[in-house]
Amino acid sequence: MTWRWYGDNNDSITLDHIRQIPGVEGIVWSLHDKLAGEIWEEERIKSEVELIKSKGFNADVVESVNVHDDIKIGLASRDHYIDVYIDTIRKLAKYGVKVICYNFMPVFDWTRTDLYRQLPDGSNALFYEKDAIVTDPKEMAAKILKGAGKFTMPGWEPERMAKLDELFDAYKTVDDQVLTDNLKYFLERIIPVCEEVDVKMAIHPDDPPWPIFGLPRIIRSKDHIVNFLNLVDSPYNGLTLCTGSLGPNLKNDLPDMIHSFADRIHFAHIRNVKVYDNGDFSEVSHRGKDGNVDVYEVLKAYHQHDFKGYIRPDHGRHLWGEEKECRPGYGLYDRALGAMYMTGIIDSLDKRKAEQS
Ligand code: CS2
Ligand code: MN
Repeated sequence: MTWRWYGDNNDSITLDHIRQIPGVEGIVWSLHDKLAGEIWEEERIKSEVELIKSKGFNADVVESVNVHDDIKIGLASRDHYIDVYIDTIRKLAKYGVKVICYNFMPVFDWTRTDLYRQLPDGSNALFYEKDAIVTDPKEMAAKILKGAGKFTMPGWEPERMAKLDELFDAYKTVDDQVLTDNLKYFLERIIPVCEEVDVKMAIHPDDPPWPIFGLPRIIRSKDHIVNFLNLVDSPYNGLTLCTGSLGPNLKNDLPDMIHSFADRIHFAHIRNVKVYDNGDFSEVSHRGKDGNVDVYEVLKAYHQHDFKGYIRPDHGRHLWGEEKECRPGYGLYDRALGAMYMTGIIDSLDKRKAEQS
């Protein structure tokens, strides 16, 4: 079990808090001030890893090393940015990193229409309302940045959002096929390095799992994932299976995906969503019964495959007033409840297995 942490002075939660959550062994980290394409200095990596380890955690997983848009668009400058990416992979390997999570979504990372939608129990959570997806991405970006307040949000960097017109222009000729070709080009260069230094790449699916603002989205269903894994057929070319990103499309059979791709999943994100009849969805507690993701079945599927990868509670609700202090989706309380709920299920599965053998 791991926990995503945004770093000293950049998170409302401290490593000392996290240590008190039963079962959490690793910190999922990143250099969050780095824009895609920037060099990661070895000194910074070293001190972050040392800090995390000094509190008794492993620092095996980085989420994310973001991919520069020029790579996704396929511009001539991509080779430079791929060289920088490779340099980061090599440096991370030197400090023991085992898994790198990244995504290949054009322009934006995850998209929601409301960062603090009030739920019936008085808590609040990230919400996606189909009809509230404004057609103007700039309006969307302004809304997200306003909601995030003092916190930076990966994928919504103000520097990039300031250039949205240019970015959208550059993506005009990029359809699903071109984006897929550009992903293959990227993978063909980085995966041999990953094999050499033993770092597994784990792509994060698109969130939500359908196209928005006319931009292509290529990691959002079982077929897409099959296609992706075949682009470079190596165990180092793997997945972050995020139940909350794939879950809003009820056709995505999550346990089936786990059975099908078990040996290529290196990182499991567990998040629950409640999908409404009109297609809107809300993020909810990790408890299976609260939403459409059957978290018990998901964990059972991993358990059946004797999953050895990393797992973390993904987005939680904001509880007990913490939304005033925390990054959207990344408060302390609900993720801690989620981690504990999952640990409970995993412990039961372990016990049952031991009793049966
Ligand atoms: C994460 C993603 O917060 C989240 O929903 O699961 O933002 C994830 O970190 C990125 O897409 C991976 O690059
Ligand atoms: Mn996720």
